[in-house]
Amino acid sequence: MGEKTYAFPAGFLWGGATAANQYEGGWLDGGKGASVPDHITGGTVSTPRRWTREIEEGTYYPSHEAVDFYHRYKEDIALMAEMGFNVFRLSINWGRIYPNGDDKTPNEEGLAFYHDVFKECRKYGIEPLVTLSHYETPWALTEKYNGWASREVIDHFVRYATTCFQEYKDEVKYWLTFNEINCAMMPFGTIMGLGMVPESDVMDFGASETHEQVQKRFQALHHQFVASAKAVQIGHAINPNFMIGCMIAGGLAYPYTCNPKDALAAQNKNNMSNYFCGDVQVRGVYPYFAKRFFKENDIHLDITTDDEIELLNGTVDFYSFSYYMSSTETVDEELKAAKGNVFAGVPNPYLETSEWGWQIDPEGLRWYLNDVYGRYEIPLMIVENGLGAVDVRGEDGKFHDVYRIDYLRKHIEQMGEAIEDGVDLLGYTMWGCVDLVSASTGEMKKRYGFIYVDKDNDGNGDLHREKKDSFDWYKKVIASNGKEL
Ligand code: BGP
Repeated sequence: MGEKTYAFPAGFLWGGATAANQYEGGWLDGGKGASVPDHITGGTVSTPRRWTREIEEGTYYPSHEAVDFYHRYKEDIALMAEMGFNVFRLSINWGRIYPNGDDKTPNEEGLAFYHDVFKECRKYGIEPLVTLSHYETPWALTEKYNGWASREVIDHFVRYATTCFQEYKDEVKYWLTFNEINCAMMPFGTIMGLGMVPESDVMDFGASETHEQVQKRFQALHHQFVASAKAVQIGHAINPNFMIGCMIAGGLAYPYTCNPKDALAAQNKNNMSNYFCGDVQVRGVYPYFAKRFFKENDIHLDITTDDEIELLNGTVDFYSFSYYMSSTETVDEELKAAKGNVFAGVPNPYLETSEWGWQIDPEGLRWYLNDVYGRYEIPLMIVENGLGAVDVRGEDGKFHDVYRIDYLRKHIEQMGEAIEDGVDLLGYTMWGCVDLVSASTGEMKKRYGFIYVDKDNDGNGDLHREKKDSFDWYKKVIASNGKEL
């Protein structure tokens, strides 16, 4: 129990976050078409996930069943309501609405499914927070257009977004266009984020690419920016009360030493990972440093005058992000060569890591909140944060996930500090509130939830739900509006 108490604003949004491809299952139910993750196999830390053009019989694809929210949404939403959620982040699976991505008319059964889900949320006073695209580009768009590499996909997305806005305009107020859009800055964002065929068939986080592929990747990202900006404008025209946000994978890099060269390396990393996409979506223009980056990497984008106008007119209402860890940057080649984890850089001696090597840094969250708010001065929302861990049943048969409570408490305390600092923070949705499939490894054993789901890495288990200790803890946090941590 922390000694200090924090004053969260009245109406603060407390809840949890999920994504259709990791949560729903029912990959071909109700007229849904396959999405990109439906072609990505399971994996572990040591055996990376692979994408396959043809679904290989006998191969395990975690998204196909996931944890079956598609059939169990009532049970899950009731549990969320019991915890006191007033917000629930989920994504609409694009392929449920437009099975091939470029269909002329939407799939009624898919539309009806989300009406049912939103109705269930509203029954308990839970505000849905909807991501339109959380890695769920329809597979047919990958096959036909090489995903976002093609400008044509902008129109298909805009049609899909318009359908969702019109259909759910009285049920949903908070929207996000693209999940972690800045993942497209890295090679691993090629297949998951951009629905583009990568140069390797494995999900390789440190992959090297040809210059042509890098060029294509940044052009594809530009197409997503334009699609997002168009969607924002259409959404506001349909319902002026909509709050539409961007979603950035929040990265915070520290200089490994006080060598000014390390400090510059860290600044560059922060600029590229947070503010490249952030500036386009919040300010409506590419940042000043993009020019040098494009020049040095010989990247030439097709950006039309119309695109520029769309970007300027389609800026977001709030900045949302995920935050799991911080990293370090150094120019010391020897240290860099010895680094263990591709995400975290050289290990930070002041921080502990999760079982997956992610460096746990609650203070970094306060730093990040202040930094982003200082730059944009628009409301912020933390739409992912949490601890992926192996949960083992205790002797009494229950899950005593004290390590998760500890992680969350420390991060929520730093949110309280940032609010005292003056940051305008709208809400917090803990990632993977119900155990679900890991995006990076495809595993089930990397669990985040307040609610345990009976399923293992190979897909065995009866999928029943159980409360962990963190369930009652979070319930208390919400009931006290963050006072009782
Ligand atoms: C983010 C994604 C989520 C989620 C989370 C945790 O990058 O938006 O989809 O999965 O990270 O990552 P992982 O599942 O790899 O532990």
